[in-house]
Amino acid sequence: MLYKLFYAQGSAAMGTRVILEEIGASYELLQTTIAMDEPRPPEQLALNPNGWIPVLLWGENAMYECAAITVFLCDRHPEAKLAPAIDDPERGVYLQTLVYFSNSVQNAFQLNYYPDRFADTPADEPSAQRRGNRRLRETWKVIDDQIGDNEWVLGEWFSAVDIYLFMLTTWLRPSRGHPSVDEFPNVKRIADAVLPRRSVQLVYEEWIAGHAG
Ligand SMILES: N[C@@H](CCC(=O)N[C@@H](CS)C(=O)NCC(=O)O)C(=O)O
Repeated sequence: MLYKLFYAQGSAAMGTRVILEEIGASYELLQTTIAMDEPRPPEQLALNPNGWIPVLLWGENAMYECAAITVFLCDRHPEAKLAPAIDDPERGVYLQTLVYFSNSVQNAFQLNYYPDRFADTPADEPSAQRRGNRRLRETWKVIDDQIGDNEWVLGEWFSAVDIYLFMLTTWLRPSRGHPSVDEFPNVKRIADAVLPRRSVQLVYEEWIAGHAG
């Protein structure tokens, strides 16, 4: 077994799993939870005291942070052609977009999904959630404009950034006040193009069934 992955449905670990599938790596899923009222396995907390996932293990090593894991896996398996090489002109936009996804778009989701981490008192939480929703609209618009007419985020080349984009769109819930993906036609075009991939069909089977029709 090459890799192990702390994993839960609906989490950022799903994007990592899609990348492992695309690479064709052998891996084992270590089931955990993202429910706020359930404990995390001590083995997970020992590797990531934040309690969140993904956490990737290989050999005697482990790491967390989804964007960092993405870079790590794609560099380790260049034959999968999921990332521009270190001297490729697209490398800059690749890294820029992964980090923007991680620290701006994901952060906006966190404001809405975990407002207690951003608000001083429970009474302040709805305000944090509303700001998170506005921030989602702002950050997705930046990405939509960046993509423009591109076929994929990096132009003509499908990459791990497109997988990351797809994962983030699955978290959009207009019922929570989030913008709909339909507000960002360039993002939607790429998410729709990622959906039929075998890796995505496998990992997102449950989510796809819930969104049928
Ligand atoms: N910055 C981290 C954030 C990961 C994150 O927020 N994971 C969520 C699931 S999508 C999680 O584990 N939530 C449970 C928790 O935060 O306790 C990353 O990109 O890996």
